[in-house]
Amino acid sequence: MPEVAARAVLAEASRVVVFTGAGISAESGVPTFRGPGGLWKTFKPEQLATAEAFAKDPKLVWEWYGWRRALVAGCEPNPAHRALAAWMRARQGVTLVTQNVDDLHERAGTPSLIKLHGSLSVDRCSRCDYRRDVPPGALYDPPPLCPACGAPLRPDVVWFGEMLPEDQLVAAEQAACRAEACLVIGTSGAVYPAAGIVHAAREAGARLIVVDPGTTEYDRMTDLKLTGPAGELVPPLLC
Ligand code: BJW
Ligand code: ZN
Repeated sequence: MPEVAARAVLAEASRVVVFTGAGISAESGVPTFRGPGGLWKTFKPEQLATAEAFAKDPKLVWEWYGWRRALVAGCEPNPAHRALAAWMRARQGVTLVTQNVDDLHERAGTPSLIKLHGSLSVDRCSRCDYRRDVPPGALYDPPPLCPACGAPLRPDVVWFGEMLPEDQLVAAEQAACRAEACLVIGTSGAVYPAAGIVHAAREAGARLIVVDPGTTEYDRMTDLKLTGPAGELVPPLLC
């Protein structure tokens, strides 16, 4: 029974790194990126998730992000987000690293979180350091400008070809290198450098547990694969 073995690995490890992707939010109603029903089936990443796309057509990019912000605002954390948050509050030594730009880990009460790909609910200037939380009900037509310097504001997310926030990436790598167990939930493991966190943990000797209903880039190096939805499989693992 991989569930029983995985529960024991997680209970016995004094340092655990948890790495989450879009799949953990799927049961909350947030679409994943790849696979059937994924965002990239309908929308082309290069037309929406690059700085070049934004420079070429900011209105189109803002429409897409406006739609996604509204969608996430109407979603709630699911049992997987909530179980992780409760587990972290109840024990020491867990570092949660997410690639997700939704705020469902935060809304579930997660005590600390490393966010590698930014946040849907923050705007930032495309030129200076200005940042702000998205004003409630904001509808960006025409695209908003920076109150500090007048350049276009953009979502504070990491697009293809952009660097990840250095402090977040370093903190994630340090946790991975010290981990005795690595729990991966709902990510294809296809996007780097984020996906490399799991490889770093594995190379440092961590036992690897993957929870995912589909195939992932980690399947061949996994110690324990739990095949199924996070909302069902994660809560009984964390007790
Ligand atoms: C469930 C479930 C349920 C379903 N329960 N599970 C070739 C090789 C290697 C790298 C590259 C390359 N060519 C280009 C690159 C670099 C590129 C990259 O990795 N590309 C690959 C796609 C090939 N990376 C970058 O560009 C990064 N930056 C960079 O490299 O900078 C270098 C640089 C150097 C010097 C100067 C400047 C730069 C940046 C990557 C940014 C990624 N951004 C996105 C969009 C964020 C904003 C937004 O959301 O709009 O981040 S892309 C998208 O993918 C998003 C995600 O965080 C990320 C990962 O996706 P995730 O979470 O894994 O989702 P899916 O859909 O792939 O998987 C979902 C999983 O859930 C599946 O397995 C399902 O089965 C499962 N699931 N239901 C549990 N109920
Ligand atoms: Zn500015």
